[in-house]
Amino acid sequence: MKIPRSELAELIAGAREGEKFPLAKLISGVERPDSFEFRKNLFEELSSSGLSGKNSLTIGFTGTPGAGKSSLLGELATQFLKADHEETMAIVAIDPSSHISGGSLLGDRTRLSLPAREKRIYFRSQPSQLELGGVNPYTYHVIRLLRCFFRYVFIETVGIGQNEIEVSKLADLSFLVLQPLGGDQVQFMKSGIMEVPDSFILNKSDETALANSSYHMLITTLEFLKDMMPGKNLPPVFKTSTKTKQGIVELLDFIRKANPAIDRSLETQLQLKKWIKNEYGNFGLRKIENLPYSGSKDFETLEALALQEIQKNLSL
Ligand SMILES: Nc1nc2c(ncn2[C@@H]2O[C@H](COP(=O)(O)OP(=O)(O)OP(=O)(O)O)[C@@H](O)[C@H]2O)c(=O)[nH]1
Ligand SMILES: [Mg+2]
Repeated sequence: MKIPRSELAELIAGAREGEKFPLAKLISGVERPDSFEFRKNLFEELSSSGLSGKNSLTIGFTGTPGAGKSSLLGELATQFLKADHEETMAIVAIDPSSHISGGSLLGDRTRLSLPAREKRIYFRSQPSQLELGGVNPYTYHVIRLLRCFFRYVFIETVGIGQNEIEVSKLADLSFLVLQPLGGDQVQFMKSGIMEVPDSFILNKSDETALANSSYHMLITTLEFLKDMMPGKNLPPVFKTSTKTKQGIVELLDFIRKANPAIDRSLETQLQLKKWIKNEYGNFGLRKIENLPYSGSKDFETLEALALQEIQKNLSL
């Protein structure tokens, strides 16, 4: 997609004002498979407008289907708007690909309804393309773009296993959302997932008896894991209910006060390697081992260098 620099600057200015259409247009641009030129110009333009996304926090919400991730994000958004501040948030919901329509399922299922004219919140859904490991390959670029405009970027993904690991790579802070019983804890422990999230949310706490027994089971499991990993603290566990609103304010406070160490250059490297591996396999990975990763190079600079290396070897 070729967009003149002046038009790009105009779209950025619009998105910066909180307008949804210019932002959606920019997102569509980075979601395309052949987006290199577009991204290169876009991120150059963003950075020369002083928009680096450096101060934006990315928060992952993952968990089993139906645990209440969307409802929770809806409540957080509502609470976020009530609070008296000028901060902004974006929510990206990554849906399981619909094998029936090929499109996103979220429209039918989400309980998230936001005021349409509200400029402080932006909502976007993306089909996940499960065969590629849960997170759509363009998700990274979309997140990177949203960080330039929003203080908080939330990512919702569904499923257990690989998905969570992929999301936690993009998130500065990750939550695993569980619902009472259902054998979740045992399943999660089996898949090694307990090591991934920074924090847990036990939602549907209005189902009091079940929630209490699940809560204790979760704490016991976490204490057991902690004993196996000396030096690790017990992660926070939030009990929430989107029905009674229990724990929502506390959860939002926790997120707003969180101050995790953010290393975007490591993320850039990881994402580049992941993409090269998808495209060129281990051959590609070997060729880019010695790229000049140090320093804060942007993704497109490294991407161009990586392609050069690979092309050099392919044309021999
Ligand atoms: N009792 C109770 N039900 C809840 C709560 N939160 C969500 N639900 C219900 O749980 C169901 C699933 O909620 P969603 O928010 O769509 O869950 P989700 O995790 O986003 O679901 P997927 O995106 O399909 O994986 C809905 O019927 C909600 O009304 C809660 O706190 N208590
Ligand atoms: Mg959902």
